[in-house]
Amino acid sequence: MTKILEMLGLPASASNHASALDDFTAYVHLLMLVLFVGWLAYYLIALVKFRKAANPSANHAGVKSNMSTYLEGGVAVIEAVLLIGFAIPLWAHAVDDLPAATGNPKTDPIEVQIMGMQFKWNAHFAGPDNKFGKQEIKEASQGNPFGIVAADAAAKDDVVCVAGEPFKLPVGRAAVCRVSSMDVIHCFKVGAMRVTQDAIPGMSIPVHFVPNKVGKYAITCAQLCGSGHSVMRGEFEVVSPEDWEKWYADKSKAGGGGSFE
Ligand SMILES: [Cu+2]
Repeated sequence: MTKILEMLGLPASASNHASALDDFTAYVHLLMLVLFVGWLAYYLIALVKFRKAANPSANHAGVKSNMSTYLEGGVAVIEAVLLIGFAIPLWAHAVDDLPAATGNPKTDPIEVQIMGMQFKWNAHFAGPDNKFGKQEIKEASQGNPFGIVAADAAAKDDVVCVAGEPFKLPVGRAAVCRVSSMDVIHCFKVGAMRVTQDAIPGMSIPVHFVPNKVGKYAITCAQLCGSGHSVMRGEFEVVSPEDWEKWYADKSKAGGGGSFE
């Protein structure tokens, strides 16, 4: 099923939940195909059956049975049960179901703050100490979009990729991206990971995925945000856990959050 969708132009998929979403997309399209063929057949049958030559005088009595009313009522009840009983509770569970930390720094989900700005994406990791440095709104600027207080001890090792600098994530490990914006509303979209989340000033909204293929992936902005919207592209690379540990340590030592002084 997923293969057919890829042939039809869906982007390559590279996260654990991607195939479930793709299957859902495929089933919706199949259902639409069945409806399209069914209604087209009904239309053709009606054209032939009720043609003028076979029905020289109109029947003014119309339908006597109440069957179609009952059928429509039944469909409405089934749809309401599906929506209220299944779709809404399942979705509420899916969005709240953030991967939990177990205390193992090698396998715990990686928290990344993602900050959209006209017209770039920025990323902020806690660094090897697993503690985000102090952040204050008065410190925030184009160069320090996360408002990191450089003097704070916990900030010294923070890993920060600003001005569109690509960041890295380890393959097979959950990433929790907390998405925000420092100016207008943007939208953090990574097609290959099948995640899309609006970036709203003053809010930090989590979106999570488990990347399962090594490679480079584009971040795009899916919300018209100004004259540079079309060039608001970011990038991250999914690498092996060993390569990621090395990158994380090197990047942390190379300045980290302490470099905003
Ligand atoms: Cu944008």
